[in-house]
Formats: sequence, structure tokens, C-alpha cells
Amino acid sequence: MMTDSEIQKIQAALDHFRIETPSWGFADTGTRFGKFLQDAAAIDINDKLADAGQVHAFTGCCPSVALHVLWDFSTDKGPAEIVQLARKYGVRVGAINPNLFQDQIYKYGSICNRDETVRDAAVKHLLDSAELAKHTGSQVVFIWLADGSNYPGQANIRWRKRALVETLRPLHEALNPDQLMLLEYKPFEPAFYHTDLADWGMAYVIAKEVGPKARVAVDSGHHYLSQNIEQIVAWLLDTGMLGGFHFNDRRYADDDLTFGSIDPYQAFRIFHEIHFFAWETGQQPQIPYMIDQSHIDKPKIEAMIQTATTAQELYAKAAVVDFEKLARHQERNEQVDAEECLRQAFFADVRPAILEWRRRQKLPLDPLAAFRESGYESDAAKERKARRIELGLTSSGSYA
Ligand code: RM4
Ligand code: MN
Ligand code: MN
Repeated sequence: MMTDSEIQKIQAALDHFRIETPSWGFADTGTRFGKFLQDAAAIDINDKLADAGQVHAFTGCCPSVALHVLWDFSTDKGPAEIVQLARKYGVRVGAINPNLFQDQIYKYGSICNRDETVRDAAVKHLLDSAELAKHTGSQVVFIWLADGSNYPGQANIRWRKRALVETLRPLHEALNPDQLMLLEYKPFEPAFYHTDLADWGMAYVIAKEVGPKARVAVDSGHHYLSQNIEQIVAWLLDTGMLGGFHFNDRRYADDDLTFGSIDPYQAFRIFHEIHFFAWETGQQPQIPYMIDQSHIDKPKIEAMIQTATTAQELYAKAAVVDFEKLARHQERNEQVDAEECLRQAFFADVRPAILEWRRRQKLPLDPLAAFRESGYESDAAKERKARRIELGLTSSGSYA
């Protein structure tokens, strides 16, 4: 049974917990072997925002949507129109994600490319992204680079490190004082020998050199398997360099599976470090939590609702760690008792307290069931299937 104070801690935690959905998580995605089409998947930005609006309407904790510049902004829909559309569906524009990885010119990298014309094009795209962020009221430009090399000797790693700083500075200078640029690191893929921003230390060094509006972003799938992610989070918190998260889960590599589906204790330990930091410092860090998932074969909206409610549950569990007790046990080197503080919170049944929060917020008690009952998915499937045929988007997902 939860005590009253634990229930209150959970209510307070859920009151401020928000998690952003990614526009690309509502569209058809695949692997490098092919793409599977779903009738109900979003076709365009209107569909994506409408779907994100559904997730927020049923969960109450996903008010913003991250957009990918080349996938979501097009010539026929400018930023003002997208802001309007988002509002219509009850959400707002979140992080703006530049795309420095899909154009042919980026075969050997974007902002680290040895060809100056390519670097210039990449810098221009970053500046255009900053403009989009300003016009959409977004606080965050979220940068993931595919830059790297595939074979030993191919690249001058030191030269490319210096290029990173130089090519990221114009974006930094273009941002408003209240905007941030986040640098997302990743150790592998699509380059398999070296990646220019391979880990949090590299992202940290570059962010520091670029300037005060740059921070490090942690994607939970972008680490080697045994790496201690919560330690990275603790260090970034302590140095004021934690810029935000891309949440997902994985079994092998950057699998982009549903958050908490494989290792919920990992997600809990990350949240624990954040709550512990807040308790110790007396300040609640404002962290943009974002989802970065690709549901290849799961129904997209259901998967997103499942993710948001799982995140709430794990965040709530981490909020009930008894920090006074934990701190005492840590000081006395009472390791079993200290570990028990975490285990008890992790295994606590926080669901009744979450139901209470939903009741107070006038939200459906079971967001997934309520969404299913709404009939939205089958209506969307019918309409979008017909639209796909009309648009000629019925080809298979083959790359041949
Ligand atoms: C990358 C990374 C980025 C995402 C792309 C599509 O692995 O996680 O955040 O924008 O995938
Ligand atoms: Mn990511
Ligand atoms: Mn990724």
C-alpha cells in the first residue's frame, strides 16, 4: 500500500511530466531491408499532427510534437500553417530536427565533409532550421549527424572534430537566447568505422566549444550494450549540460522499440537519477523528454499511447524512492539497504495513484482502451487507404 505522502509525490510528478511525440513515429517506417505499409499510418503532416493530437487527448501528457525538417515542412505548407494545424489538433510544435543525412551530397558527411560546398549547404540547412524553430515557437533544434567513415584511414578524425565546432557555430549564433541546440551522439550507424559524435564525451566537448546554447542529448538507444546510461545522465545533470532525451528501448542496437518494453529497470534508473538530482538540489530540471521510436509493425497510435503511459508509470515509480533514507544508507556504505530503496520503488504498484491522477485530470482511466473504443484508427485506415490509392502510394516497400 502506498502512503499518502507517496501518492502526493506521484501526483506532483505526473503534474509536471510531459513527453513529446515524434512526427515520424506516426508514418510508415521500416528497416534497411524494406518498409511495411499500414493502412492507418499517417501520410502527411496533417495526419501526423492529428494522430499526435489523439495521443495527447487520451494520455494528457504529450502536448508537443517533434518535427523533422525535410519530412514535415514542404513548399505547400509553411511554418505558420503547421503551427495552425497543430493548434487545431490540440498540440504544439516541439523540437525541430534538421536532416543532414538523406541528401546525395552527404555521402561522405555533412558538416564534417571535406568538400566546402557540402559544408556550406549543411550550414544553410541548419540556419533554415533555426528560422523554422523561430517561426513555430520551438525552443529546441535537435541535431543528429550521420557523419562518420566506414574504413580505417579514410578520414582525418582530428580535422573533422575541428570542422564540427566551426560549422555548428553559425547555428548557435542564429538562435535566440532562450533557444537551445542539442547534440545527439551515437556510436555507430550509418557509418560503421567511426562516427564524428560517437559518445556523450565528444558531444560534451563540442557543445562546450560551440557555446552556452548548446547541450548534449541522450538517446537511450545510442550506447554500447553494457554502458551505464544513468551515470551519463547524472554527470550531464551535475554539469548543467543535459539538453534532453530521445526515449526508446532496444535489445541489440539502435532498435527504436517501445520505451520500457525490454528493460524497464534501465528507464527507471534514468528517471531515478533525475528525481534524486531534484531532491538534492531543490530544483526541478526542465528537461525535454522526447520519444524517438519507429514502430515498424505495431499500430502507430496505440504504440505511442503505450509508450507515454509506460513513461508515466516509470517516472512515477522513480518519484517514490525514499531519498532521505537512500542518502543515509549511501553515507554509511549500507549497500543492501541503499539498493533496496531503489528496488522497493521499482516494484511498488503505482497504478492506483496514476488512476487517481487521470480521474482528477478528467482523462480516460485506461487511455489505450478508450482510444480503441473511439473508432479513430479504423476510420483513419479507411480514409487513408483510399487516399493512398488516389495518390498512387500503394507500391511495396522494396528498395529495388
Ligand atoms: C537516428 C537518431 C535521430 C533520428 C534519426 C531518424 O538514429 O536517433 O534522432 O532523427 O535516427
Ligand atoms: Mn534519436
Ligand atoms: Mn537513433
